Amino acid sequence: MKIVQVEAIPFAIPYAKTLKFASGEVHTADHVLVRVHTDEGLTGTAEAPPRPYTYGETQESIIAVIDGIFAPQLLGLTALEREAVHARLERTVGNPTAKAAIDMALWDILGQAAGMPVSGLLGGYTDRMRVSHMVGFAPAEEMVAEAERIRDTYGVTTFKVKVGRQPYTDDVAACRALREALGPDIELYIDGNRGWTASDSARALREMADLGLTFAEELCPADDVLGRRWLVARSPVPFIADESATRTGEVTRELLGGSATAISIKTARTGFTASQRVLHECEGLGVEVVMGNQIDGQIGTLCSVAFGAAHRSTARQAGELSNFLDMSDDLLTEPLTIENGSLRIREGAGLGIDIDPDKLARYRRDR
Ligand code: MUC
Ligand code: MG
Repeated sequence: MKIVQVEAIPFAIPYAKTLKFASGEVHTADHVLVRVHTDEGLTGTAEAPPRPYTYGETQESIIAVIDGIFAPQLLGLTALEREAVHARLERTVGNPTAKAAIDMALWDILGQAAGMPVSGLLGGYTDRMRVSHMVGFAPAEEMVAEAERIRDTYGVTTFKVKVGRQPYTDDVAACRALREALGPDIELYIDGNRGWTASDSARALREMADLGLTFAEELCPADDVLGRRWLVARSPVPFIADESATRTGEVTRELLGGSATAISIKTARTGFTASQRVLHECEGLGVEVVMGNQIDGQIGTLCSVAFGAAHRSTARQAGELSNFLDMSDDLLTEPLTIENGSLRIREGAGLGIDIDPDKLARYRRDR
């Protein structure tokens, strides 16, 4: 199972509907398809989504770091030597989605070699996850119409509402409109992507106290250290660290420093190996986790659900697995389907990522 080639292929698929949030917006899925090939002819596949407003990576930087640094470091190692692979990747700081895609492609190879699904190798807790849909910025009535469409079409009953706009009262009004339209049984939580100050956040939480929110995520920046601790100490619901807790050391710092009381796990940035480390750390500390969305395409979503369904603590809460629905197309031969509010893992060997060659030819940007 020697690694003989690591490919980084840029592709671009337009979004049918732009996703807007406090730190940025996404019009095109300009991701990187990562393929790791072995001497036995196995190919592991994953995707890296550039999120410059979150990690500083771009499509070009992901390709440059994989082609220029990671691929030469990994050639000759085997897919079973994941610790050695990570030791080499960690010589370069940052670049989380590039590293995560390589890690997940290696797990895909292991699953294929063993003839077993990766989700089973990771933990095999269940075969599906309930889906949480992320509702981006729009006028309140459009946000309500989107949530109703997703509920009625796919049976989704959990929504993460993007907040962090100015004035904060616009977001409070949108959350209130969602609760009134969707009724008391729908689960709602909010994500500010650092858009508010601690004082805006506190006022917003107070004004939404009757809306039955489940969580609040990154309402103000973790770098506003004392303001954020002050806010988290007063938050009526668990406060999720997402972009402020992207690896185990940051998770420790945010939790022990009182800047968060729950953690978002994103396979797009911690792959499977480091996501398990974060998960086990959270379990050990008694902290809730949510499977987050890196605005993943179908490949990334398949990775998220493989991990989320594999573990009891991640399967407990609905996972953010539906934003690929906003894309105009994708690369999988067999598209993902959300039914009765749930997404199932693929049962075959590995991750079950089968790329349609015609679609890849249409959307790749390097030829
Ligand atoms: C999220 O949970 O924040 C938006 C920016 C990013 O890095 O991820 C998305 C969703
Ligand atoms: Mg977030």
